[in-house]
Amino acid sequence: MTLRALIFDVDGTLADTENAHRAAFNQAFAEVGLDWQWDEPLYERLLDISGGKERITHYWKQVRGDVVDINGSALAETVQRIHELKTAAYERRVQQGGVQLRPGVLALIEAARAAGLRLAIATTTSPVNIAALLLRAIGPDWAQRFDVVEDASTAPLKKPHPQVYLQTLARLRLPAADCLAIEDSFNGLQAATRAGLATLITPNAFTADHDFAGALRVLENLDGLGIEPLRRWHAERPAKPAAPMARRA
Ligand code: XBP
Ligand code: MG
Repeated sequence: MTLRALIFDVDGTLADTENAHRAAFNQAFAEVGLDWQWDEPLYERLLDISGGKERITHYWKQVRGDVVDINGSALAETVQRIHELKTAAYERRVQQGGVQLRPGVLALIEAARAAGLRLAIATTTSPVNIAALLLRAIGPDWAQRFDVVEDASTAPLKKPHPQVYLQTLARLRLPAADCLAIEDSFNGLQAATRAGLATLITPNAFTADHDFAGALRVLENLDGLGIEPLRRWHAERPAKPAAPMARRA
């Protein structure tokens, strides 16, 4: 079992994007005339729901059950509209420099390519968001760095469901044993582990208290991380990654 590919999550892993997402959600709520405002403590809890449309729907149904429809439009139609406005607002924020890659991410991507590893992205975010982030961070040829990109548009079942990772592995035509996943959250660890992947975790402010039992390693960030330690950790990992424990701490 040789390490042949790295599979990156996006939000919280490639970049600390979630406060920009949170601001974009709040902007979209205002644009449709809703008094909904997601502060950081609330958003941290809402991040347990992967997927922007699923998160809005959860909030509407679970937390604001008093709101039966908005401007006469049905729930799904309104959620779609809000999410379109949110995605446009997020894209503008990223284009204006509101989000940078986390330490060590770009260097690891380049080192992995130079070492002949294949790279993939497995995320529950929307493709527009990936393109906005990586166009600014890497340039117009960003997509050439990645053999496979699976996202909300190709994998509708969101993390912790393993679908996005299973589809990534199938398109890479590699067994999970020859790959490593890099994630930031409990849901991401669950999804990758259920797909059979050993997973490196780099937490962020929103996920610092999550339960990462079953992770291959938990690192503060990827700064200074070369391919050799990854190869070593990959070689040392248990035959089958332990299933993660119960929910976040
Ligand atoms: C994180 C998510 C996404 C983002 C918001 O994705 O769950 O929903 O929070 O983006 P990942 P969208 O960590 O898997 O990259 O509004 O486009 O869903
Ligand atoms: Mg993430």
